[in-house]
Amino acid sequence: MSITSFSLSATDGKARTGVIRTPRGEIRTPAFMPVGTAATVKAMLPEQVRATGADILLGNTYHLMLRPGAERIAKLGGLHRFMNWDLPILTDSGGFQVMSLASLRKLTEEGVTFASHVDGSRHMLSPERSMEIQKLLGSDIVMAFDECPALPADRARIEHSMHLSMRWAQRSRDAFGDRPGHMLFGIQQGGLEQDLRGQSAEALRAIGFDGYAIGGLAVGEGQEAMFACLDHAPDQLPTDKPRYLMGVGKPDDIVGAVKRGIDMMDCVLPTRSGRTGQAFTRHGVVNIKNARHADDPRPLDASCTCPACTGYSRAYLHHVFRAHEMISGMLLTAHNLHYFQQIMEGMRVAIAAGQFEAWETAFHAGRAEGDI
Ligand code: PRF
Ligand code: ZN
Repeated sequence: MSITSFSLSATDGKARTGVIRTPRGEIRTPAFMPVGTAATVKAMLPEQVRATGADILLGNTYHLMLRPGAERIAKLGGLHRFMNWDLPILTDSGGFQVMSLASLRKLTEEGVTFASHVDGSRHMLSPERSMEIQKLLGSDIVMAFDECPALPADRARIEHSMHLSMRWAQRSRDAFGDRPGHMLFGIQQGGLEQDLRGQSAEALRAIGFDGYAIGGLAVGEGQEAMFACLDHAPDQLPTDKPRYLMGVGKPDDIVGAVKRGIDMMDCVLPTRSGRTGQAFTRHGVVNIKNARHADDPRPLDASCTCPACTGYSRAYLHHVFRAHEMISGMLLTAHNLHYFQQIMEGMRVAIAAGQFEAWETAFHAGRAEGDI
C-alpha cells in the first residue's frame, strides 16, 4: 500500500469528485490551489488561507531558488516550516516561470540558463536541478520539468517543444526516484493540436506518474479554444490519477474545466485581483474602486460568510482601497479565495449528488457580464 493515493467517490458526466491522500493531509477534488509564489499567499496568514477552505497551496521553484534559495530553506527545515503551512504544497518546476519572467534565456537539450529577474545573476535549471530544488523545499507534489511555448506558435515549434518536454519528463522521473509520501506529476504539452496532445499523453503514461497535468493552455488562446482542447485532452490521460490544469482561471473557466474532467487547478487571479480592487462574487465582478460604491452600506455579497462580507460595507472597502490601506488587499483577497473555494465545494457536493448540470445552470444564471 502506497502512502499517497487518489480515489474517486463519484462522477457525473465527465466531472469527478474524490480525494488525494498524502501524509500531510487530504486534498478534496476538484481542488483549487491558492498561489503562494514567494513562500506566502500575499496578504494572507496561513490560518486565514486554511479558513477559506484550501487543502493545498502552490509554491514556485523559480522564485524560491532565486530568493531566498532552496538550500537556505532546506537548512531552515523546509518550505512548510519556513512559511508556517503544514498542509500539502505542490511546487511548479520552474521552466514556465523562467520563460515568462527571466531574461537572457538559453534553451538547450540539457536545460535552460537565464538571468534572474531579481538581480540579474545567472542560473541554470534542468530536470535534475528542478527535482533537487523541489526535494530541498520538501514539496508534497512535485512537477516534472517542462517547456511551454507561448501561443500562437507554429506546429513545428509546438511539436519540437513537446518532444523536448517528454524527454525532460523521463529525466524528471529518473531524478525524482522513489520518495514515499511524495508524488510526481507529469505535464502534457502539445498546444492546441489534438494529435500532439495524444502523443504527449502516451509518452507520459509510458513513463508513469502519480498525476498528470495539462500544461500549455491559458497562454492567450481564449476560453473557446481552451475548452475545445479540454473536450479531448483529459480523456487522453489515465482515469485513475489526478488531472491538474495549470494556471486556470476565472470562475467560469474553472467550472468549464471541471465539467470536462479536471480535478485540480491553480491561479493567481483571486489573490492578484484582491490587491488590485477586483472582487469575484456569485453575481459577477465588483470593481471596488468605482465611485458608485463610496456611499454603499451593503456588503460585497450579502450571502458570503467571509470576513470582508460579514464585517464591512462596500463603502469601507472602497475607502481603504482608495486610501491604499493594507487591509484592502487583505479583505478582498480573503473574499476572493473564499468565493473560489465555495465554487469548488459547490461542485464537489453537486457531483456527489449527480446534480452537476443543475448546479452549473444555477451558477451561470446568477451572473452578469461586466461590472455589478
Ligand atoms: N507548465 C508549467 N507550469 C505552468 C504551465 C505549464 O505549461 C502553465 C500554462 N498555463 C501555467 N503554469 N510547468
Ligand atoms: Zn465575501
